[in-house]
Amino acid sequence: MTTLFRSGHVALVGRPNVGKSSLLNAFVGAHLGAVSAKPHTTRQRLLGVRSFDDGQIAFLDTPGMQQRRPTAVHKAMDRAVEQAFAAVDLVVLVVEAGQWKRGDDDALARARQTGLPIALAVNKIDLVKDKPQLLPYLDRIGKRHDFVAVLLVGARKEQGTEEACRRLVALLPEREALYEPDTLTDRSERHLAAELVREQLMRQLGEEVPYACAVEVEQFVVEGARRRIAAIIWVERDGQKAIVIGEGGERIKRIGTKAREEIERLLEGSVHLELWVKVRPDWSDSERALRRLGFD
Ligand SMILES: Nc1nc2c(ncn2[C@@H]2O[C@H](COP(=O)(O)OP(=O)(O)O)[C@@H](O)[C@H]2O)c(=O)[nH]1
Ligand SMILES: [Mg+2]
Repeated sequence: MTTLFRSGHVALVGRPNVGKSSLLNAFVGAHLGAVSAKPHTTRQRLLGVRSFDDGQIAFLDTPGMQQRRPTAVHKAMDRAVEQAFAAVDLVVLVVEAGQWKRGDDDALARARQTGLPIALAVNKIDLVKDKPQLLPYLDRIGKRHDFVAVLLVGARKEQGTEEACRRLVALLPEREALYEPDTLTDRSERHLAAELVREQLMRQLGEEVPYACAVEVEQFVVEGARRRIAAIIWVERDGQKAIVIGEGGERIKRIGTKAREEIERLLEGSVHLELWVKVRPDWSDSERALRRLGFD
């Protein structure tokens, strides 16, 4: 007798900042995707795989679709979303508990266009002080679509994420595993490291500059349990370079320290991280530059 195994790709969609990348990280139990309080932190497609004895889910995190400027980087982000959906079995629409904004309507409309079953993840439940208030809310949003499941989660503290995972597995088709059981992601350590540097740029810089930054890992050398990483932070103008470096190099130092700690935790080994800030006016609007930055 063969045991029943279920597997598939699950796309996390939703308006910016609802916690899609945080959820992916919580579901797979590793800090794979960049998370920040700023919208459009996620720029590239990311797969996070969670394996159980009886099933496997490959979670897909995608950048948001609505872009202000249709430059090459934004077109690349949109392409990544379209391609990523080709293999998806189930869509999880992520919303913030107690809220429903126009961006949620847009995200639901796009999810519907796929024709796939849609589950709803109500995230950030930790921010709801008066839990009974959630009931009328859940009642209301449940009427917007015939969701195949409604999952209450708090990604930041991994509340309900384990149960949510189990329920999602049950919704997948009977199928053999799609990835080796120890697979965590389809991205290289190099790429993940670049993203953790970019995460710190998003977190530690102001409102404008992080969007003018890209991170390119120039050197990634494994020496036993230690990794030597050298990365370039590309900015578009000299003024931005000065901001990233900070007075007396204070800011770049803090960015580097925090990023190194996060990379060490993820890759489970010590890391030597060297960061360089360089100006390249066209990085976000040059297809060639983007390929070097790892865009599909
Ligand atoms: N309080 C709280 N904040 C969360 C939770 N999940 C995510 N966040 C925060 O929401 C912000 C956006 O998260 P992120 O994962 O980058 O959202 P994304 O743009 O949808 O990928 C970040 O500041 C997260 O720390 C949660 O469960 N509770
Ligand atoms: Mg994100």
